[in-house]
Amino acid sequence: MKMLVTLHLCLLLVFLQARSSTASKGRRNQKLAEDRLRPYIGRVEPEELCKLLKCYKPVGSWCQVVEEDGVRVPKCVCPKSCPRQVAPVCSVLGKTYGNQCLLHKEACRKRRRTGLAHQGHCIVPEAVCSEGEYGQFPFRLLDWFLLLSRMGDPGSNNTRSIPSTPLPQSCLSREQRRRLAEWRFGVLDRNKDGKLGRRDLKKLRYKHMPLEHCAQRFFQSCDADSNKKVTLREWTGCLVDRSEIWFQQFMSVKMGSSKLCLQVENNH
Ligand SMILES: [Ca+2]
Ligand SMILES: [Ca+2]
Repeated sequence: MKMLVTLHLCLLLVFLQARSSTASKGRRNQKLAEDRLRPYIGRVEPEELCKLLKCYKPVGSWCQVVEEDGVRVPKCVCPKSCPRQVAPVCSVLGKTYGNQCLLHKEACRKRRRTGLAHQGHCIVPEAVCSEGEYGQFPFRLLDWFLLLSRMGDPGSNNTRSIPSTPLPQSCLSREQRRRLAEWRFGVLDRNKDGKLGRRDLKKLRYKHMPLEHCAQRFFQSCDADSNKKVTLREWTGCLVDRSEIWFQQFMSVKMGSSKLCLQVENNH
């Protein structure tokens, strides 16, 4: 028991020493950085010197001009409060802050060294729909509709003819797939004018939809006559035919067979 306590104490000592050596290294670096600028204080604008001062300590701090003994000097400080000024910046961790002061305020609070990546909001790269994803999009969309119908989504009793057993989409008949597409068309066409406009399709797009970033390109391609409305005929043609074509190609390449419903055939 005594040995165990001694061991714990030793470990604690090693841990504290490691921490204090990191902390003192930070302080040392900070002092070196400040010493390097000292000869220029009073000769160069402190705001300019601030641009050159790297902040190690306190962790998360930024350089501000402060008065020390009547002299304006550059100093690394943690902001206690920040102006309301809106001048967004993006941190190296990809988070947008209202202004740079807020970035350092949080960095200090979390004791995390977080630098400025650039002025302005962080730019989130838009997902690009690859050709491969675009090809499989109709199939994935029908798969999703099938799942919604099995979950008893509103109006899904129109799809009663579709087996509720968890058979994959590829085992449905063409007619069943067509009905599935038709049912979803009815749900989306809220004003019942027999066409899906931009507003109807907007309802379809949300984060749970598979390959959501391919949606816009796909729906545009469904509008065969480019009148900005997708009719039922355009919809089913686009969805059912293309998902079948993709699946047959996919199966023949990946599985060495172009048969759609391998599972059922295997069961017989
Ligand atoms: Ca409509
Ligand atoms: Ca159209």
